[in-house]
Amino acid sequence: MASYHAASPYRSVPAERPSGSGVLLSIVALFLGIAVAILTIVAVVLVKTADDARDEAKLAAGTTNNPAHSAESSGAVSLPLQSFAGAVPENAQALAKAHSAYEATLPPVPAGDHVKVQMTLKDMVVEVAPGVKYNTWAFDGHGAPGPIVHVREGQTVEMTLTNGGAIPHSIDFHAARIAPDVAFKDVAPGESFTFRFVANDPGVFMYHCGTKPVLAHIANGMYGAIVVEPKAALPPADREYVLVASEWYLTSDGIEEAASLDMAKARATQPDWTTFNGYANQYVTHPLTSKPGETVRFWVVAAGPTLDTNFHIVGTIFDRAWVNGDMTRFQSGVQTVGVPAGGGAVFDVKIDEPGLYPFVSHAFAHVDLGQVGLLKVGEPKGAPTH
Ligand SMILES: [Cu+2]
Repeated sequence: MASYHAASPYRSVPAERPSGSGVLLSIVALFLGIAVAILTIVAVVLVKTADDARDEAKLAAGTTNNPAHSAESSGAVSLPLQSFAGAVPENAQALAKAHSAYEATLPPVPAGDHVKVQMTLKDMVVEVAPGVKYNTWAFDGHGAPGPIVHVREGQTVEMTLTNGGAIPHSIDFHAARIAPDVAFKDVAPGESFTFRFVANDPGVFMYHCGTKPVLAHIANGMYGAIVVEPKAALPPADREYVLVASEWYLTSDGIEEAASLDMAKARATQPDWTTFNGYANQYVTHPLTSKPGETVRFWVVAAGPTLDTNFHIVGTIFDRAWVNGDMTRFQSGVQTVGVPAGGGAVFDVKIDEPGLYPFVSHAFAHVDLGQVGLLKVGEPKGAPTH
């Protein structure tokens, strides 16, 4: 029969009387223990300091308005990034009403063979949504987009860019066939530069600052549209509107203080707002208008910097869509047309029935972030559906 010794895990060891060498060993062990404890504390402090430094670097990458700085720490950004999507002050509705919407109506073509375009770049704070302030680099002091340029095929465009900002900028016209290293060169602060091109290709084109990093310059609002009217007249339109789609990447909600560009979010394509003509939902509050039976033409550019826009008008179908801005042919009866970042397209709709017809990017995340407006046909009674 086997017997078991009941062994307690907490069994106490009988006390031993220490000998002389035992005392010495105990003292050495005590000092070793203290040394290990001190080293451990030092190590913990060092790791904490390194972590803090890394956090600061991330913060700097996120909040700096200096793209060169944030570019240095490009590898140090971890996802997810903080979103300020939809963050507006309580009085947003009143602010949206008070906001004066970007004039989307296509201006007339200037007379003559030679069209002078003058833009003075300015660093300025604009609103990109109700009560949401942002530090832009703005073409011609209008905020984003820059002014609509409208010329006729064959006219010479003489572009003068004056740099009233703090860093070099440039202007790149997609409508031009010209050596970019000459015409689209950087213009130093305080200086002006003029170049000319003949607008031989009809369509709607993007223009933008092409100074490096281009992502930062476009994201900060340096873009706009140039419409080159074809020589051979298009089918008549009763009203013509220009829409420039773009997105914004914010370092803060921009409510107390103006936000700046978050390069990490721009690289990750995580926008806080997406807009038509630079301000979220502005044509929901201030609809574009037409009368029943009129043909309305939309000249649409997707400025990005990165996102396309999937142009669609709820409640109708495009009668004509000059896809990708190819003015030599149009498609009929199409519902949604992708306009790529850096591209353009032209759309005709004839709507007979009075109502509120939302125009959207049918990538609905972007409707949620503000890329939606209304075409008010006649004097409708209802409320918008989208
Ligand atoms: Cu620029």
